[in-house]
Amino acid sequence: MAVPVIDLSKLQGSERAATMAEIGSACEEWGFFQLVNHDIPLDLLDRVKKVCSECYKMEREEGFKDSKAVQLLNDLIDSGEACKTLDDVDWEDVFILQDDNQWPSNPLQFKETMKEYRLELKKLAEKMLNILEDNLGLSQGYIKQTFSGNGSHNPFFGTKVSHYPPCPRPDRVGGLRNHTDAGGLILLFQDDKVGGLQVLKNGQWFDVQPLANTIVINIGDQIEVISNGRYKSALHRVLASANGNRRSIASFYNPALEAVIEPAVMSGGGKIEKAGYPRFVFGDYMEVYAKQKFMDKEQRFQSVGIN
Ligand SMILES: O=C(O)CCC(=O)C(=O)O
Ligand SMILES: [Fe+2]
Repeated sequence: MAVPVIDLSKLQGSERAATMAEIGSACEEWGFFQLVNHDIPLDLLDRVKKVCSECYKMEREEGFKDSKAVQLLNDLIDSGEACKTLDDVDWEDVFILQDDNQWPSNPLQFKETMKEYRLELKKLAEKMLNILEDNLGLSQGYIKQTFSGNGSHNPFFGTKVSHYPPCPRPDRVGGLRNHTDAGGLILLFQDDKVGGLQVLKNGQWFDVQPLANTIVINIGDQIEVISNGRYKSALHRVLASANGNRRSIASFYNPALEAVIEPAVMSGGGKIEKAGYPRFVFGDYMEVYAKQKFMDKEQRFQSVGIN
């Protein structure tokens, strides 16, 4: 068993229905799938890899040596405690891009390349959301409309550029602790050589295998709520590794902070039999998430209800 790999080009043509069904079951059974033939130009993906790696080398690598993760791991090794592990820090370097952030100045092509990439990924996110809506029996555009607070705001679209530098003791610290993602839909362009991303399914961890030029899609907590639990945001984590500097670029299509999120009434379904989730303002959820990202999502849902 492996995380499903779906050929998006098959949506055009005779295999459309089968491909829609594959996406539907991937959302229901895994909360994760990989996309090939997604129409993002391969030369753009190559340029993205290049500028992100160069940016890390030029602007961030040096700083990572002074990071909290490095200090805590050194302290742990120095303490001589044989079996202790670090469970409150991640072996990860991160920065976030939005429409209006301050851009890294190196390399020169970083800004234009990542702007172009973000435009393409946002289009892909909206296309995937339309597919999810179709499968869920929601009207086209329902999720974007909900995420934009019924048109008064813009959905939030962020891009997180991460590196997981080689770690001298991957037995003592992880790359990124177990969590589900807070937002809507996540589109991840992961390293094609250095692995480490794993997803939990039925109590077992599965590798999200590195495959060149694929985009990994996963369901966030808000789609779980809107689908009333039919699609689940899956727990995932990144293992640290002794060799290689893993690069990953995750783009998040999320609600605006003002948007109200609640289980949707599916077409044909009439009234929801029993809503398994509360109704809440997304910004309130994010406040809880900031403190409880690495804890059970059920607790987060319980603390935010406005009903
Ligand atoms: O780096 C990865 O592959 C996954 C990152 C992730 O799960 C996250 O940023 O939420
Ligand atoms: Fe995540």
